[in-house]
Amino acid sequence: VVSFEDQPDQTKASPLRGKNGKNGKSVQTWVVVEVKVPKGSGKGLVRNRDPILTREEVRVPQPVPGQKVELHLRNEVLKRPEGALQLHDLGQLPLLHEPAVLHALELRFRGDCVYTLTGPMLLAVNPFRALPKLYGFERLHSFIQEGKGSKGEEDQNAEAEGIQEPHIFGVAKAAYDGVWHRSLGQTVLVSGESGAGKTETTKFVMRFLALAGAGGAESSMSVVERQVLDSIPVLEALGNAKTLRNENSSRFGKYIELQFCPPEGLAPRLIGAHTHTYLLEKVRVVHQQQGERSFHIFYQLLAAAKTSSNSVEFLSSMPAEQLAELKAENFSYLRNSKCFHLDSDTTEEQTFLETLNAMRAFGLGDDLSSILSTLLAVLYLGNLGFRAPTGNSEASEVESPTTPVTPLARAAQLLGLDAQQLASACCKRTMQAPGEGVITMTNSVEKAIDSRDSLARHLYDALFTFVVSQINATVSESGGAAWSQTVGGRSKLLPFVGVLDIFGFEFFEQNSLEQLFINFTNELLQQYFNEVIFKHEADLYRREGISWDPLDFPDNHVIVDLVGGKPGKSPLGILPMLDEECITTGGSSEGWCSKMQRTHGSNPHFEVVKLRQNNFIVHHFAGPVEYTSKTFVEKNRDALGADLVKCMKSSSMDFISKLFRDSDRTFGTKETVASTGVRRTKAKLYTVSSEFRGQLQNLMERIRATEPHFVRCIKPNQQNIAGCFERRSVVQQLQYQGVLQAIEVSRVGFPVRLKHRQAVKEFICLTPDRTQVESQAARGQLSSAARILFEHLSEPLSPSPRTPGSRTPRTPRRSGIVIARQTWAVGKSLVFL
Ligand code: AOV
Ligand code: MG
Repeated sequence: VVSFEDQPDQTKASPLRGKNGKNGKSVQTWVVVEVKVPKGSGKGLVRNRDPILTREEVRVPQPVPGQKVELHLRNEVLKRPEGALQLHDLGQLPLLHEPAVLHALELRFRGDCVYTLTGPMLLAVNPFRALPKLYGFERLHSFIQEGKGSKGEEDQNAEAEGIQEPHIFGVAKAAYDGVWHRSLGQTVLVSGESGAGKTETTKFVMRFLALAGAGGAESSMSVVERQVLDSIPVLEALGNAKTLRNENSSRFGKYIELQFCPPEGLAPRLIGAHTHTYLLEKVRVVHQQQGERSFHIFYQLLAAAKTSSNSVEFLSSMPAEQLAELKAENFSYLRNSKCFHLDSDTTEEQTFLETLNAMRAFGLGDDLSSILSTLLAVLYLGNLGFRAPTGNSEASEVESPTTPVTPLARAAQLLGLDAQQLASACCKRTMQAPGEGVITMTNSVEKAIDSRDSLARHLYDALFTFVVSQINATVSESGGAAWSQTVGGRSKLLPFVGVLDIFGFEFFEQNSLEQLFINFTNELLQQYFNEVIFKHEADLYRREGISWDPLDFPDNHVIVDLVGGKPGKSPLGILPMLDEECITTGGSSEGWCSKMQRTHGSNPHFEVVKLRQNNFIVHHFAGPVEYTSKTFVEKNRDALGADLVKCMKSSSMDFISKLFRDSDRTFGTKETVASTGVRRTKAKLYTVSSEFRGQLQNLMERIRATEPHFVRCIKPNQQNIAGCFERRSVVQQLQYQGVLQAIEVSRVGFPVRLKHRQAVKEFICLTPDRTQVESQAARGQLSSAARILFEHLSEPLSPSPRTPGSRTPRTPRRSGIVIARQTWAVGKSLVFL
């Protein structure tokens, strides 16, 4: 039984506490309940009407009879689904709060309105089914044409009101216009959890930008515009894989910069692109979880090898005996996860042929055989077995052949190496001992396996880097793109549109260095996001002359400093301390963890885990994450033995030796540090963390030099199915994507915003003198119409005891909206207080 003041029999939302399946922590969620009120009693029954909760009821308690449930959902607009479908910007909710946001998103999702704006951010809920009308030519074209030829205030207001529904093409168009009309660099920042639709969103943006200059017609696309789109399948073949959460999961982050010809002519055309990639998950080459796969390209290549009439020269020239070995089941790197197949409409062989064609277009035709040979070599390396020679458990040797040709011989041949040399590079290591010259040591079986896996990982990573750099070279060269211009003796970056598709905040049962990198990236992006929202609000209030308290705004710089440290300031951050540990003789993950606990123990965002000595918790903006420090030092060093590097450099295949010659920074520097016995030559030290932080710094600098467009992708359910909206999971994503914080930012200020046109329409019924307002409105002078209207309205309203502060709505001239602290229902209209 609940007490409430509203009408009976209406859909309400109520907060209930439920167990979150992901991290076992309790999270608040909102459920739809039905309120039944016996006539005249003034009290009612809350009945759970939620179809999803009937499945999850075990974990979410029903409201206890007698419990008082607070009913927050006063938003008239959400009482009927049609209302929500018209609600393009959550900022238009007369009352902005969490359940209202959630409910609105769900109603819109069910009506196939997957895009919703909230202030400067676009929310995109993954529909998990094709919506051809939403992305077809007509739609794309309508956005390309949008805004052409309109100049007056009326038009601008109409535009600002969003005649078009929120759409990812709208975001792409805004970025395109930014480059065109203002010559300002733009970045579309896409984030979200795995499977939320980031990569698909990125592709829509790129498609729009490649087609915008061509008037939307694919047939009119230039070579470069086509190439930019063709780079997508190549990157996906090499960098994407099937995971438990997404059949086509990107296992690397990317920032693609698209450059347009200087905006002098009519519509700017795409003339070049540059893709920056981050943190390829190369460990996937040697190990995958059960039910997951390695990178797509391996399975594609093996699928193509199965067909007898082979159009791939590399395969058709291969001896039949070797061709017969090419089955995924035969390779231990692919076999162990017991997952080979992909749910896809196209066959892997078909995709492979398309990938190869795209590679040829990027000038990789001559290297194709070498690339495929390297891929197969990686697989054969995985089949390399080691055993200890009799009586010496500290040494290792390659196991004797079990097939006519050993994996060692196959790998060596594919890599252009001498088999004995390859075996020795895995089983032995040479070291420069101070004062003693070069000494050779044996590797135990375990160490030899580590060396083998390390070689496989580095080979694949180097191959990926090579392909990306080749794509970059081709796509910027063929378009003649110039990335900077010298102005007044200084080099200036030309405006481009950057599209960032990067891993969202992650937390698993066990979290390691990769998660810390990912979550640190998200902290930095969140910090930037806060700054932008903050600035956006601050600008608005400044224009209105409204005072506000900046302290109310969320700020995560303390966490950023905790993880990344502040240059030149102590204490060192978590990652710089890890680097220190990596160059310390005898440095270990345990040592690092205990030093960190001593240094940061008192930081409110850092927590020592009492029962698990080697674990620590970082309280990220999105929530606490417990990290297991065990492998951090080793992963951060990411060493490939000097002997293996030397061996690879000696390959008779130019392609292979070049892969390693060009990668000195990755493979060589640290070895030099170790082998010369010189420690703490900081300038030269390579660690994964130092490289990644350098990349991040560069990324943030580039992004900060542009105008941002935020897109938050939301995964409506964890089963990747259409038509299912799980509120608990969605509310959690809204939380850790900072959507709710952004809404909080608006709420601490003035959460009620109406467009002039809308305000005039809504409130004209209240003015004692309509004619003046109407005549202004008829002339398209909506801002002065609104001002006159509110001058009429501000006096007669009686003050509300609940809303201290300004009661007069503000009518800014430029922003075209009215903002206020509260709205109040008077008859059918809303009044600002
Ligand atoms: P992600 O990039 O966010 O995950 P994807 O973009 O790969 O996620 O999307 C996952 C799947 O959702 C796609 O393969 C599509 O089947 C579907 N999907 C996404 N967006 C749409 C859309 N707008 N319309 C229809 N289907 C869609 V990860 O890369 O795993 O973090 O690492
Ligand atoms: Mg992706």
